Amino acid sequence: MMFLANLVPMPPLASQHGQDVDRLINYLHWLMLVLFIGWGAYFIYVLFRFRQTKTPKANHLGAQTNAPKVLELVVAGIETLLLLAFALPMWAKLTDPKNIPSGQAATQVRVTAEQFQWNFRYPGPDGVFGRQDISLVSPSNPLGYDESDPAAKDDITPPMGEMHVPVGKPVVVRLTSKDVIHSFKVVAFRTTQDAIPGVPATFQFTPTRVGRYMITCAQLCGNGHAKMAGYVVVDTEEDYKKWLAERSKAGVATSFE
Ligand SMILES: [Cu+2]
Repeated sequence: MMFLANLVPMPPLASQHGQDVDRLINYLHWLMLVLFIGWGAYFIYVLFRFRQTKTPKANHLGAQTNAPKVLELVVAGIETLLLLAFALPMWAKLTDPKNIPSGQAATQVRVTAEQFQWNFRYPGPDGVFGRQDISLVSPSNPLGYDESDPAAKDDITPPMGEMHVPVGKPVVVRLTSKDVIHSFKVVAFRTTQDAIPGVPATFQFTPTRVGRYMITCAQLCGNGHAKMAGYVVVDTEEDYKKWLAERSKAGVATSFE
């Protein structure tokens, strides 16, 4: 396993679950190597086995056994089993709201993608996000925040393009989009999640290393797509608190001024 990782090094890793992703990528590459060698060897065998001198006349009827059909059914059966017994239950468990840390157990962030920027919103000390309403959307309030909602009073909207999180604590991202489909991708965290207007998606990761990591948009979303970068800054607990305190002093509407 090490051999492949050394040959084609993975990008730096900065999240807890990322090891599993890397391990899966490694397994898949070994599997592909086995398939490549297997099919390559079979191809050479067939070239030799059905050479012209041995079989001068082609047999247009092909295989006369049931083996290929049976094999196809077995493969389809195994794939159905993998999907129903493993993939779907695993996905259901991962996305079950019961398994998403709530309140102070995680850093809660709302991320709203737009052409070609990333908006962030934190719930503030009360841990509750203020209301958002489509009827409040206006040029000065493009995301429809209801600032009269008591829960919104302490909400924090940092300047666009950069979000901060403390190291070692789960981060729960509630992701949506203001206009078209975007995708929140941070390679170092091994996370990719589509941002679909009207269909909020929740996902989580736990950053393991202090640093500044680029968010790239992973869905072609318009002519500014390539420049749609943002940053996740992973701070020490102390630096994060300092940043949050500065943000809440700066007020709520900083990002649209
Ligand atoms: Cu985008």
